[in-house]
Amino acid sequence: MAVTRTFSIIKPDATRRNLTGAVTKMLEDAGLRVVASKRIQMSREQAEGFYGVHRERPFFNDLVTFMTSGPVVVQVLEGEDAVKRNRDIMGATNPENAEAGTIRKELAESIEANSVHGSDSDENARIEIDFFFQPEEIVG
Ligand code: RTP
Ligand code: MG
Repeated sequence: MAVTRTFSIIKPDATRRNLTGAVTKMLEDAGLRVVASKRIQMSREQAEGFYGVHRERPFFNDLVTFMTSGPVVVQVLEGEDAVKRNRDIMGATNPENAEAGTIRKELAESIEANSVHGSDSDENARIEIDFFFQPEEIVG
């Protein structure tokens, strides 16, 4: 299995509860390495751009409001089969449906305030990494 990269966000519900380290520990324990990380306050424009694919979904406005409600930590993660590995440790979108031991089951508050984002394909990982990071900010 090839070493690849994925993009992760520690969402405002997690930063508010001081869980940046707890989330990162679970990612690292799952075999992922943080090769870039920064804490930012997303602007409304940034959040709307990032979640552009969800523009027509009923939860879009609430999602943008939530994602701009406090700081987030954007990260590039590296590891074997990073996209799938990260999706596995994140758990299902709705924490009620997530498996025990996943980040969302253990830490998330709700289907919206679900503590983490992770890219869903290698192609989207590249797009999302480029959205937030300059190449020199990533140190593998
Ligand atoms: P993500 O993109 O954040 O990694 O999560 P995901 O693939 O599991 O979920 P997705 O369907 O892409 O939805 C993106 C984010 O929107 C919020 N959401 N709210 N209120 C709702 O019904 C609802 N559904 C989704 C969540 O924050 C979800 O992670
Ligand atoms: Mg998604």
